[in-house]
Amino acid sequence: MAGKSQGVRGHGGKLSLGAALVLTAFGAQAQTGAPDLASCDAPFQTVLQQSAAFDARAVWLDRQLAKWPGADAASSFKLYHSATGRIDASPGARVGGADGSLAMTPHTGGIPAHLAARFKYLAAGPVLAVSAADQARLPSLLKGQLVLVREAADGTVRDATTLQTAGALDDIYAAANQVDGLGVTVGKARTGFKLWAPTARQAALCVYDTGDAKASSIEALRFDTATGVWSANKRADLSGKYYKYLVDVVAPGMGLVRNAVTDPYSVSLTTDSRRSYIADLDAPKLKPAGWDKARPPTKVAAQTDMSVYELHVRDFSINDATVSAANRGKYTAFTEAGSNGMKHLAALSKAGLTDIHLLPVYDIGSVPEKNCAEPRPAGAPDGDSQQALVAATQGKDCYNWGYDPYHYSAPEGSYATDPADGARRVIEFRQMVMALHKAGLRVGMDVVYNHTYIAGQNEKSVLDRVVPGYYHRLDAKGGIERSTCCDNTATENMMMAKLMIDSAELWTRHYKIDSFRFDLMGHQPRAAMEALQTRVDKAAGRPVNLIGEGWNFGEVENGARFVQASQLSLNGSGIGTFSDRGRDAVRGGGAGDGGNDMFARQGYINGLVYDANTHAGQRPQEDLLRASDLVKVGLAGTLRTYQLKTYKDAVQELQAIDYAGQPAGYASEPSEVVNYVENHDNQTLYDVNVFKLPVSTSGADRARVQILGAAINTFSQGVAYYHAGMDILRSKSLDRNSFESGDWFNRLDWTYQDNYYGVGLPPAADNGKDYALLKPLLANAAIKPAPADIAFARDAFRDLLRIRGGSTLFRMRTAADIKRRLHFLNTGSAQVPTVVAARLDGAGYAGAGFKTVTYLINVDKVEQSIVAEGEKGKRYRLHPVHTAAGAADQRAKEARYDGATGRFTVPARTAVVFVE
Ligand SMILES: [Ca+2]
Ligand SMILES: [Ca+2]
Repeated sequence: MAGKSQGVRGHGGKLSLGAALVLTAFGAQAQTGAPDLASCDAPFQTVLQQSAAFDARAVWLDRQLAKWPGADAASSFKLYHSATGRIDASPGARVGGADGSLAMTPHTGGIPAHLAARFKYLAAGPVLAVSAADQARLPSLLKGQLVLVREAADGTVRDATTLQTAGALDDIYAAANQVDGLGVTVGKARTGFKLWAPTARQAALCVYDTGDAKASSIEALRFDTATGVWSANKRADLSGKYYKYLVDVVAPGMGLVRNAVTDPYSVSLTTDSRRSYIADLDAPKLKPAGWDKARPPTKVAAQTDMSVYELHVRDFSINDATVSAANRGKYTAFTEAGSNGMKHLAALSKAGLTDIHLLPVYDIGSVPEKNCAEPRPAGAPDGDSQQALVAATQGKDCYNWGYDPYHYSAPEGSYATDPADGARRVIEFRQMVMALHKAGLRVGMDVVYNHTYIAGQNEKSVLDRVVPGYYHRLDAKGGIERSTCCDNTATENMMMAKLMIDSAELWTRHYKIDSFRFDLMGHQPRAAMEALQTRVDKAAGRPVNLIGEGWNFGEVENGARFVQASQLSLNGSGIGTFSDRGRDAVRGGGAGDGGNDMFARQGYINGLVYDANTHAGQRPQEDLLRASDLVKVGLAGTLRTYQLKTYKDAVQELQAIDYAGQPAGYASEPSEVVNYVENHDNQTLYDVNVFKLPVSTSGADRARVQILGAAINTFSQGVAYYHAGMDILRSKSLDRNSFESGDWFNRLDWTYQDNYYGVGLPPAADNGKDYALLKPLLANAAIKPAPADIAFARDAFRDLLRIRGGSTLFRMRTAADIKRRLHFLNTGSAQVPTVVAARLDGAGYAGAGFKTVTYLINVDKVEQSIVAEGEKGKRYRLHPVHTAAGAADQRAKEARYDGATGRFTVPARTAVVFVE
């Protein structure tokens, strides 16, 4: 997910509370006895005592202090409590229904620095303190309803609010951060259960023999007052059975409820996540043959060695007839080494690709795991029947990108051959990892700890039903922030950070995951990410590569709540972020463009100034020169202090170059930047080029332009990142957001006959406003590539991987290396603006392979020459990849170097590499 300007990637219909059972309405006395065995088979929620609704404008800072932003300090404050949530606090009347109250008085001392920093975002208001004598009661009172009331002199209510609890819980239960074994731990003839639920009034464990049988046992859990953890130890190995918890909690706006809920630490589940699965992930029966001995490929010595292919499990095989029907769309498709898809991945691996990054494979909430619909659209290239069927079935079809986490540490069930069996998905996920490793590819996961599928007291909400109000980031009124599209989590809260870190460790340790891609990582604290890095490295016994989206927006923007894991503030951490600098310059315009802007804002590779389309008109040369400088920013690793001679002839550090009001250079080391020109978000590069290249551009030229983008991407210092199918001209029929566009708009063709351009108008929800512009393009059969064009791109892309893989000069380790060894040619005001070129000095550099490597990328429609005085008298020859039998791009062989003058001549729309 790429941020606020990129369209919302929401999820399908939220579930209502229709199935909840209300036992006691507001005002009557609740029946709150212990649950019995039948309770285990009750609906997901039973309301034991309905409460009046309050907002949560006050905030606990710790176990003593609370702040009420905006409240009149010159008032009398009282904290009313009710064990069962019966408080009535209507303005002008006296408080009713409370069990009692305590005074809260203005705090006159200082605020500890860590609290002042954590809660700096709160507006001004009085800080109130619980008396020393009352503090010991707070843990118990937090298990009920607490209402902070500002009272008039006559004791009537002037204002009342509840309090946000995270500050108090993190202080009182600080020891919980050290608890090992949350979730299930299976030992010899024993099974341990641990659930962090410090505000629960009681908690019980329900065990089920199967995924759908009635409960076989219920057992009360014991509460540990030091950690807030409820636990049970069963004297049996319960592996293979299923469980749920029953927790009695006071939920804001709801009341005292008994929630039947799965485990936030579930390692597997039954169909549609209805029950958690009891498993020892170290058990031999959950391991494919050879699992323990299997080792990941050792292709990546430094983070900058990574080249990543971003792939959706279902996209990979659902359209591949060479995969057996039972495995299509499943984890196990990767085990069919002879399939077209696996042959494609193996070829990429052989060419130098290092990592497959899987779009979400943890348990997601948006796809029915059983009997999902598989619509079969049909229609004209510019028809709207295809998208109409996709839209009609989107909530029940088998497809979603999966940015809707339900259980963070369990494999998704819809990708397993049997979602009902909690063991299958574990085994098959591991088979997938082994198969990819065997093909020479490391495995990375796209993880989404920044939000959940749903929150509150909805059926598919997990965290909020265990500890209401704790795990999500709250706004000034206690509502959940939703800037990420969905219900934002609060990874600044201790136990949400722990959940994230424990989860990443689990994937590393138990599934041999080699790298992670963090969705909207800028919504998480840098400190949490650095703690995570330490933990996963230790678990793996080797560095685990971390990259993510470092966009800076929303309620956390500019460090409003904490130092973010964002582009600018990760500087020096070694964690990589996606760079939009080079991306936007290459593609043109921005990801949020609509209407005429999609066409008019051309990019460096698709005609800006030198091949204007009819929407763009003739732009000033300066636009092209500025884009060229930003392309060079990307080629130089987006480093802050790399010096570039700009088109204005100034020698500037990249951080002094402007990118939409921000420094263009933001990384201190090349490991901190991820270069890409296409990912799952927004239109594919092929489709962007459909908008921006003149309509008359030939299929062969469209393929060449695609490879120009890939070449800039591949030659940029840092991590190289590619969307699956970019190498075969992937189109989504101009869809700008295919998260819910089904197989139809997302499929890939590993027979290389079709790129699925012109398979109908893309879904109206995100694209409808531009239909008038899209329709004539989709109807234009000349824009669809021929198989020969697809084959050219496929093979030229592999040659680029070979070039990158063949020399560490394209993967330099440090900023110092890049400053010393990367020298741009053809810079400044007198440059040939359609050519970017650089010399890489290899003398004395381990793995360089060559004394010198010089690359040139001519984006123009015609041949261009540059003269580089400093390159006179070299012994340049074409890179061996260009001269090899079977080299993909025959045109590259026409490139020439003249030693007498230092002149390089590069054919039209060609990326070429010389070496000596
Ligand atoms: Ca699921
Ligand atoms: Ca769907």
